[in-house]
Amino acid sequence: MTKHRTTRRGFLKTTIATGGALAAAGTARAAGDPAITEVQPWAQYLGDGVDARPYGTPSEYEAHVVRRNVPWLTADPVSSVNFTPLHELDGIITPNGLCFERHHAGIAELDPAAYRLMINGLVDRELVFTLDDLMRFPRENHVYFLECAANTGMEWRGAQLNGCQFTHGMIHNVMYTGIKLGHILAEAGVKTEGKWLLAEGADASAMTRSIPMEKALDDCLVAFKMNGEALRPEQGYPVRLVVPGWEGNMWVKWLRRLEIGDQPWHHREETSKYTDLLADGKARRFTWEMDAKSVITNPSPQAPIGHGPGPTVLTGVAWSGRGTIPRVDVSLDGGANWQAARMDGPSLPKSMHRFYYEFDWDGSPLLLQSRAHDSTGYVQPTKDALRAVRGENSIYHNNGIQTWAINEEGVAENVEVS
Ligand SMILES: Nc1nc2c(c(=O)[nH]1)N[C@H]1C(S)=C(S)[C@@H](COP(=O)(O)O)O[C@H]1N2
Ligand SMILES: [Mo]
Repeated sequence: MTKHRTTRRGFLKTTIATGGALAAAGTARAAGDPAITEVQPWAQYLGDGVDARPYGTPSEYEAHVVRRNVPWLTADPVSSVNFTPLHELDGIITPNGLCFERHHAGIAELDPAAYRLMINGLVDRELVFTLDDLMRFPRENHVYFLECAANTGMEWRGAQLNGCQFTHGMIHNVMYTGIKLGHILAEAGVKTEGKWLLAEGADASAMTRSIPMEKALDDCLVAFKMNGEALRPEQGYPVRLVVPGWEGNMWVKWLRRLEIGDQPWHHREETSKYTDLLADGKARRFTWEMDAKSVITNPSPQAPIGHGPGPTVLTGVAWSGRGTIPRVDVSLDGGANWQAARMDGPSLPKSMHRFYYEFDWDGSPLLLQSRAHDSTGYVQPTKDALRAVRGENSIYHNNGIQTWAINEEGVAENVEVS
């Protein structure tokens, strides 16, 4: 495992032009460019008609905008993960076809006509719902991020993967349409000793997680639409559990069963996995909430600065499982100096937020960092501060500040500063 480390020395004197809104001056080209004065090929024939593309797909020139996996992490693709190309996206919504996938037993292909959701355990009435039955409950729409707790997990011992798609791409941010879990639980009637809920998937892994009743009744959804259309098979078609702000593993896909109990079940995903082994050999358990985190998506290793000195747009995303992100700071010099980024777009709780920082790049090397503040006042820590508390055994919940080193050519590399 290579460990890239660099120091802040030498960056302290870098002159940093003021951020904030810059006019787009200095970016245009001279008049007379044949690409605009000549009639182009696409204007010389008729294009496809409205019958050619019943379900639209991206331009052929966007073929590089895809989910990717890391071969050495993927012993077998049916029990692995791929990553959202964050550096190709803007705004806050992840398009359905680009949402990262994590499955333990491949993509289950459920027939919606045969779909059933069962509720059993400590309830007054054990029930089974069809999809049509679920559609008769009142619906809600919410935008939430889903982050796998293992996101950035390969970076605990040092900078490793060269691209925000790989370091931070186990996240997507989607508008869900669904039913409050509370409505369904009320229909079954949870007994007073029913304090925990076990959610079980219908895929071959029959993945399960224990969820405290308080959370189940607070904001969990039984969702069937993402960004307006049916869930994709990859994301749990026809029904998945939405557990806002909490680790992705709890968002059971292909949801088939909800069992009510008086204590947690201590199944695999909450004992040997999704627990955080500390330096002293003890493990943190039930670390459900996702801490505030951010990453600069452009520039980044897969998206270098493609122009010389002058007006430069830096952008990225930030999120917190505890609320909104009122502020993100950006540093161009490895954390010596910080400036407030410009937040843009909707600011929704437990959703991704978009930030921008426009600056005049002087062509000298940069050490780019972003630092999120969430609505509880929590500030994203440095990787070293995080390691001081959690050690280096962990896989999960690495929300440390990411650094990209930019050289004179605008090429970006994953590094750590000390
Ligand atoms: N039934 C089932 N649900 C599941 C999983 C699974 O393998 N089977 N993987 C979990 C994990 S570990 C994560 S991080 C999220 C990933 O959701 P996504 O594939 O929509 O990105 O789903 C969770 N729900
Ligand atoms: Mo996960």
